[in-house]
Amino acid sequence: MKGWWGKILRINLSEGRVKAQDYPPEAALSFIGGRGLAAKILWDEVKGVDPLGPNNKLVFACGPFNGLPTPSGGKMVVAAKSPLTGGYGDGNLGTMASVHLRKAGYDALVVEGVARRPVYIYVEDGNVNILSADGLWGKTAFEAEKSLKEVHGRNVGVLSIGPGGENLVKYAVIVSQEGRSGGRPGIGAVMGSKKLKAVVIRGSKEIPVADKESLTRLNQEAYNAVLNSPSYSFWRRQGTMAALEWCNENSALPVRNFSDGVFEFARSIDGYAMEGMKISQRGCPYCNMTCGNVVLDAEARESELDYENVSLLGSNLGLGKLNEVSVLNRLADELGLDSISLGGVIGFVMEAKERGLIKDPEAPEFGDFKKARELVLNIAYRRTDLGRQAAEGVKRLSERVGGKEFAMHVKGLEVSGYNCFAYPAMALAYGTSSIGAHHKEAWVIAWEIGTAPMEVERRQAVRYSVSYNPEKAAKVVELQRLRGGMYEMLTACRLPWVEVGLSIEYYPRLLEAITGVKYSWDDIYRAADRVYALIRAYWVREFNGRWGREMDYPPERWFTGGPKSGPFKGQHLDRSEYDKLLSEYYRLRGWDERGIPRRETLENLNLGFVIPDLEKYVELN
Ligand code: PTT
Ligand code: SF4
Repeated sequence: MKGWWGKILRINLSEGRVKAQDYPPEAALSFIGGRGLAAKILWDEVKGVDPLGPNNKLVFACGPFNGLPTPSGGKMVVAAKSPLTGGYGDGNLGTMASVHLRKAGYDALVVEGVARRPVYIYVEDGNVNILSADGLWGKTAFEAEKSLKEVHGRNVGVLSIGPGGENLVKYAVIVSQEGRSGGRPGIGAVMGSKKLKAVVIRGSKEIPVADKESLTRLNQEAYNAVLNSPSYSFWRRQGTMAALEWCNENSALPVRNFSDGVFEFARSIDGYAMEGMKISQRGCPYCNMTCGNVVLDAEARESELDYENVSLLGSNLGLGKLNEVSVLNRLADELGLDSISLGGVIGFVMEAKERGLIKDPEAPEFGDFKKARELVLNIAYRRTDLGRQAAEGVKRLSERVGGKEFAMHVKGLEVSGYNCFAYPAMALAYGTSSIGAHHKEAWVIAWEIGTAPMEVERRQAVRYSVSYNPEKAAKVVELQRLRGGMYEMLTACRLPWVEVGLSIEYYPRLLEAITGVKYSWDDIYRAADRVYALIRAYWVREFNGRWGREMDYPPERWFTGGPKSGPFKGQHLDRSEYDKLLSEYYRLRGWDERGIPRRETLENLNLGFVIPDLEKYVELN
């Protein structure tokens, strides 16, 4: 095979066993890589286990784009059964570890078992060592990476966890390069449960490519197209931070635990405010449109800002000073906590305090930076009663203290930065995302509104009005196929296409140059549909068949009340109209009215192998 190594590195920490395993070419062809490969491994090998127990597996999965100079192709999928949701969990981060894993000769690394004492893994091409992490345990993710680079040199890729992962915070992430971070549904906690502090990889092999000349030419063309895009210079100025002003204009900003969509201090935390504080720019490997905007925070430390982080840790907490928001953001990275879930949890605590459901004097009120900062530390170290409860996530916290009607999550994963009182398509995207309420699979809100953050001059002109046109369901499926499917399987950053308009046609052409396999758009969509159906089957199985369409509902808050201000004041989603959209979504996917893939759909997607297992839990239609 060209483009794929066809090899998975397996490391069992309980037994100290290391094995390089071949996987069949059909798996590479059908699942391509990244999320596809991870979902297949979890379906086959991780069944009915405790997510924080020794039988969960931690998967680091690359795709054919990784390790090669492809447009923004320095990404990697990290996946496991999620301790936050109990279902399939993954995330995607930009890291040199992706480049080095592939150059070491592997498409994926699977970590099994639990070490007796804290360890880290060092992979150097074919050599693998499991080494003591005694001196690293307890350090922040940044400190750990720095120490490991002092030992192994700078030419390595490092993935590490902070105290959040060590202390099994249910939304702990894996961190790399002081500002790349992934695995929202607690993949960092799975790493912590294995007593694995870090993975360090150095690879030096040449990845076999089908047509090197075409790859070089296409890559050069794509890089140039990015540089010549009319949106390029504004993107480089603001990156994802441009979304803050745009969301505020459209009443889609999460404000005070999503109770409002417009923030009175938006100007002081938006992309322009960030530009005034910016000191440098960082990014992922092989990217020529780097978007990691670094500022100095209120404690004179560097903090890399993104829209999601600033909206959830800023407006959602009623905090209007960007240098203070930047402190919370930097702490999330150092401690290895997902910034979105962290902001969701603290926002919930603030509202619960306002409503008298939480009386703990330690609990912050909206706008209280000092107490919010303290709570972040208490969560990461699980050191007070409130800290311990908040470390469990919004769903469990609301089940304990009350307030389910304002608990902002889907399937247990906290909602990211789009407030959907007026946006049924985006609500559907959250409802049906394969990991819970994350926007990464169908950021359909830009299409729904009719403008995007990068289109500064068009933004004011478009007037959006709420509708439930069935084409919204079709658009969600289309975007999921591309964003949650193709990009996650390749794996590559989708932002060149989304933000600066790189033609999507480059991707199948690059894939063919790398692998020699010609994927038509139909083939890519089929592979994406296969992965979605497999992930859905995984959820149904792990929930022992206790599954119904209510699992695909957005938070209750969006069906009642409405934002307190802005153009959509008082408006909210209509439950029966949402239900119709959901049915249309299921119809397009070939899933039944419970949201379970039909037998025929599974067979058509060559997923017949899941049927016998699934039938132990549910009757298939
Ligand atoms: C992603 C999610 C996002 S999505 C953001 S900001 W975004 C938050 N970033 C966090 C962070 O930072 N630190 C932290 N402690 N927690 C964080 N939680 C949140 O995690 C990220 C970029 C961004 S910035 C986005 S949109 C795109 N996401 C991609 C994706 O999902 N797939 C893909 N093929 N390409 C993507 N490109 C963009 O990557 P999760 P990163 Mg992230 C610091 O991980 O779990 O997928 O959640 O990976 O390397 O930091 O790049 O406005
Ligand atoms: Fe990373 Fe941003 Fe480049 Fe995407 S655009 S690869 S997130 S630096």
